[in-house]
Amino acid sequence: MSLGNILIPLQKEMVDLERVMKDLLKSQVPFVQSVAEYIIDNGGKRVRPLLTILCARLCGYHGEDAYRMGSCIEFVHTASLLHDDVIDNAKLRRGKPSANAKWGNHVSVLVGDFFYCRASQLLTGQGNLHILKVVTDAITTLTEGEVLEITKNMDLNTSVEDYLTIIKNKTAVLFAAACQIGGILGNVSDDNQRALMEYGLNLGMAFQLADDALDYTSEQDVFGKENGIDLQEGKITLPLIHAIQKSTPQEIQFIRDSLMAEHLDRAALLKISNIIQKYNGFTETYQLAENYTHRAREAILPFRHSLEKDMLLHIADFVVTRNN
Ligand code: GRG
Repeated sequence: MSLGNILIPLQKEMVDLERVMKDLLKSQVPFVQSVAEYIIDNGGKRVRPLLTILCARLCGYHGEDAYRMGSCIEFVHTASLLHDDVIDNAKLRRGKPSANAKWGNHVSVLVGDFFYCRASQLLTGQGNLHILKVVTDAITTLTEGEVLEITKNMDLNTSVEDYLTIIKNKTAVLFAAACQIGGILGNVSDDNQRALMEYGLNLGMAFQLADDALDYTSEQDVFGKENGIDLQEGKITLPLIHAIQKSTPQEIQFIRDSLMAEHLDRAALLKISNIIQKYNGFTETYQLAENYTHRAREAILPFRHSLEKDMLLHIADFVVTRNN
């Protein structure tokens, strides 16, 4: 099922979320506001804020703060994308020119800071110290994950364990926070908060694993960025790690030379994709993603049946079947 189909019962909430975010991006400096709106209006699946809203409702909370805290998480995510696109010198984001490509690195970093500051204002305005702690802990981990990833750049000895730590830090922990704060808003027990956190963490792992497979296999028009970007940026992700573990010395040499090359041409990318395919790198990546999805689903089984629970279970399936 597509995310759009899963979220049909949540159409009104999605419109409300867009309205709340737009409102929160008002700035006294018109240029800041127009850059921020360019980024937000360019789409994005809004998976993280929707998780906050769904988890809050699962826990009986239907108030406005679910939208504000969901927006806070989406703003942290957007800040990290803006900074990441500068670090990676990315040209495209969500199928459109990235902010750094359009306005340069200074604007991209500073508008990223603006998103981050708005997120902080939302947290202090909300006033719940527990939510503040969950989100700021997640941002710290996210930043550490990004730095850890840089230290492993181009390292063909990157282990599966290293890789899993990186994706947990840079992606899964923010998913976990998005879900847990829904539980905090609903005032549920520590056990139930932990269950939501587990759901988000495992979902985030599956999400990033699928992302790393899609980086090689997706259609650019659908995924919103070019194929093989991870390899071009020297990122050693799980499909490649699996292939490296089984490759011949000649194949490893080819992968190493391609990583060192100033420009990765289409033929080299295709050859590396074929090597990954030959050693089941994509299949194994998806199998691991399915394992995490299974754990995510298990984590929320104790919650009573509801529309929100069904949607969360469907989202767990979506993250591994998605093509964007
Ligand atoms: C300033 C808060 C802050 C952090 C700085 C740069 C950095 C530290 C972290 C970057 C971490 C990063 C880019 C992780 C990738 C996460 C990821 C899977 C992004 C794609 O998410 P989607 O598919 O994107 O949900 P859309 O476009 O749908 O929103």
